[in-house]
Parts: sequence; structure tokens; C-alpha cells
Amino acid sequence: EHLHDVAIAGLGAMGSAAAYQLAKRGLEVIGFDRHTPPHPWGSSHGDSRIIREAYFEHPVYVPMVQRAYELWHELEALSGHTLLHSTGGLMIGRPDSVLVQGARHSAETHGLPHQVLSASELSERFPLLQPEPDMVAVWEPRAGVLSPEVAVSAMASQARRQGARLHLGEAVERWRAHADGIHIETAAGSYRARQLIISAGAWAASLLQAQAVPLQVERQVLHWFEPSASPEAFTPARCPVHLWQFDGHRFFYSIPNMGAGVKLAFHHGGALSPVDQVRRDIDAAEIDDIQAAIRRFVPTADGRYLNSAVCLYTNTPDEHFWIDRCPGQPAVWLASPCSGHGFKFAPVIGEVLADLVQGRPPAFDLGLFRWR
Ligand code: PYC
Repeated sequence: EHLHDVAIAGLGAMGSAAAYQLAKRGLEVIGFDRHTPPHPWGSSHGDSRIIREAYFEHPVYVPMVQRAYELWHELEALSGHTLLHSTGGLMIGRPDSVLVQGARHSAETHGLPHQVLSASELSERFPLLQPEPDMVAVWEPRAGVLSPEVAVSAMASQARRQGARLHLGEAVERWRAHADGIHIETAAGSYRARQLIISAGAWAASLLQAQAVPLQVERQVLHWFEPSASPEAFTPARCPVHLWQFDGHRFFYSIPNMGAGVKLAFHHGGALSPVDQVRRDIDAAEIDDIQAAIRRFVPTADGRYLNSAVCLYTNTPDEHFWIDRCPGQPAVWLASPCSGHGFKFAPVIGEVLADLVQGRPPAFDLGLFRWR
């Protein structure tokens, strides 16, 4: 078979971004996805994603997300679609919570514009929020909302425009490294490439074959509600994205009404299972659980229930990304286990992967993202 420069297994957010960046640099790219992205079976759907800069998870993400902002705007200009809606963002919790402390630490480390608000200042400024008296909020002005389906389509279109061949509905079944390249077998044929990127999200573990990897697929349920009062207060022009840490280590977040209702969900705490056994239906108890959190923290979002969707996280043990060479496989890269916070980084991860594939030093400190 013909020897491609790079094959990509998985064309969701990370794979489509990598396909675009690599094809733009003149490499011959072939990509595969078992479904037809954008699709609702993985981790790049659900109408909206948060982008935020005062990154509570670790300051090392900040320069990367700053580059992602630039690349999202570049993609908007190229595609003619609005992909990023600026809303500002709030990280709300006790002063010593991971969320508040981490956001402050990243903001201070990188000199980002931000404000720390007391509970009373927060509810005065954003009357739809009902913090507990001992909570505070970190306000950051540059946070916003991304449109994941439009973004994945835009990245795939740009990749194709640059010459990438994207095979949709064609799952990679197995691969093997040989002296003459990586041999890839899909449901439909056999292919060869000098290098392989595995960006298959929840399906990545099954493509790592002999490697025992501690990745866990976590089921997350996203919900949409109509506000019970003041719907204008939930529009992106007036309502920031907000994340909450409460009752110790539980996380909850909400995204303003982008057209389909106010989105609310827990972050983590979902059931773990193999990807092919994820339960796709939603039961009444799950809706009751989210409604209890809504009534507690955003009471007027508790109007008519509209919809729910199941989304998958692919978690690493410490919830930092994995972007690294597969051990013992010098020509194979792994890039998509993002532990539920990766989407916003997709274009910069595409750029980083292109650098790695080309043997160029990446522009960011990737130490935290090593295979471990
Ligand atoms: O990364 O901001 C985020 C996020 C919120 C919910 C899931 N991920």
C-alpha cells in the first residue's frame, strides 16, 4: 500500500485538529473515525463547551489555552463560523477549594485579569446565582463558550481543503509497527503510514493493544432546562459560564442558553465502564440529582426540563492530559485522554501533535502530559 506520512485514528476534536495542522504543513494525512463526526457517541458533542484562562487544574495549561484562543479565532476567520462566544467565567467555591485556589494561582502566576468576589458581591452582581455564605468566586473576563459540533466540522473541512483524506464510518481495528511503516487495518481496508496518532478518545485504550493503560471511560450526563423566570438573564450576553465546587469535592457547572436551553451538569462523579458498555439512556433519578443542585445554586434555572445527553470523559489517573509517544513505539503518538477538560485545547493540541510528528520542539512545556 501507499505510504502516508501520518495516519490518525479518531477524528473528533483532537484528531480533526491534528489532521488540519499536519495537512497545512504539507504532510500526507489519512484519518479514520468509526462514526461520522460530529456525532453524539464520544466527547465532542452537546452544543457547548467552556473555554477559560485562569485554569484551576494547573498554571502550565495557561500558555496553551492562550494559543488555543488565537487558533479558535483563526479558524473562525477561515471557516466563516462563530465558534467562540465570550461570556466571562466564574469559579465558585470555598476559598480553600481546588477550584478557587487553583484559578487564583493560575491567574496570579500568569498575571491574568481576574477579581475575587465574596458571596454577597457575587449574588449582587449575578442575582441568578445563590452561593453559600462561605463561598467566594474568581471572576475571569475572557472565559466563554465554544460550539463543539461546528468546530469539529470546521476543522475537518479545513483539513480536507489542505488535502487530508478523512475516512468516516471506518474504524481502525488494529495496527502494527513494521520496518516499512505502521500497518493499519480498518473495517474496510489496509493502509500504511510513517507515523500514527491515536486520538480516539474513549476508544483509545482499545487501540493501545498490548499496552495496559490505566484510562477510565466515565459517563457524564448533560442536561438542558428552561429558566423558570427572567430568561434574558441566562443569555450569553448577560450570563457567564460558572463552575462550582461544593460539598467537598463535587463539581457542577452551567453554560448560558445558547439556543437549546440552559445547560447544567456535574463534572465527574459518573459511572465508569468499558466504552462499549456505556449506558446511553437517562433515568429520572439523574434528573432529580441535577435539579437538586440547580435549586441550591441557580434556582431560576429550574424551569421546564428540556433534554439530556450522555457524553464520555476519558480519564487519566491524575486527570492531566496525555500527549506523548506510546512506550516502545517510536512512531505512535497518543493524544486524546483529556479527563473531561480537553475540548477547549483542541486546536493547540493539533499544533503540538504536528510539531511532535515533524520532530520539532513543541512550543509548550509538556512535562505534565507524559505517559506515566
Ligand atoms: O473544562 O471547563 C471545563 C469543563 C466543564 C465541564 C466539563 N469540562
